[in-house]
Amino acid sequence: MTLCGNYTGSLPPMIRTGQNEAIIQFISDETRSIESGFRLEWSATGCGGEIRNHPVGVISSPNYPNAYPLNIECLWHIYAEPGYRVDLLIEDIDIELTHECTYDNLQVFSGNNDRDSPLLLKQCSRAANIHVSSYGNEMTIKFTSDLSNVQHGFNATFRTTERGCGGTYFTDQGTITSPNYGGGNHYDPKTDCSYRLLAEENFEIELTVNDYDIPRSINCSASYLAIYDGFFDESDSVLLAKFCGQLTQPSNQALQFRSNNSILSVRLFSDGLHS
Ligand SMILES: [Ca+2]
Repeated sequence: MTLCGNYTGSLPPMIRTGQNEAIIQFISDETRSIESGFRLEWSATGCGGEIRNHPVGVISSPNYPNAYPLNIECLWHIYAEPGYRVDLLIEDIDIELTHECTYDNLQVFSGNNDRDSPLLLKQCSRAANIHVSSYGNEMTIKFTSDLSNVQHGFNATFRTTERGCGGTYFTDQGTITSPNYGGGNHYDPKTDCSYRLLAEENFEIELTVNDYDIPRSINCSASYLAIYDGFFDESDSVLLAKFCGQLTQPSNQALQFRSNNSILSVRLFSDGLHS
């Protein structure tokens, strides 16, 4: 929108941006002007957000318990400490009921995005006390409404709970294993354990893989042990190796890794769909 002249009485209509950024440009030429300039007000409205290291919290649809707006998309990302999972209790939900929840819906994913993270729940209609838990330490919650028909929305409480695998290690040396490693026990078919190994600044970390025995899948997509230079969930991390199947000795694979900086991370993932 471009404005000039003056508005006495009626103001120009409110402008709403489609995203979280607005740019305002004010231009005047060399001619001396007597006009007073401009004044504008803005406010940010929205929903969703990034929630890190909160042991407990509440999320709800905009305006809850009143009707949610038309045509919105809210994305919440909840990050717990490695070794923790996120439990979500949807205490109350009332969303436009449609076949397969096509128009309005609440979706919950186990992971940090709504594209390739496993879908835990897709819900519309009325319900109470639905409980879902992430496999790993991350959960994504997406709430969508279309251009017509709204209800009251939802209200949910999340809590992070220790899961007994993964963790952050800040010691000179150590050993990590999958849950129940050794003794013929198996790790849980749905597993997402992340291990972060930290060293003092200016130190590097050396890691040797001694053993792995993980169901084989194409590109190790269903289950894997992965080694990253850096924290695996940060954009500048580099995947160093991804293992599935069984380690055979002598191996032609590289089994020794070294961090570029002072951080290495390891992830054991299993989608629970393959055994
Ligand atoms: Ca709707």
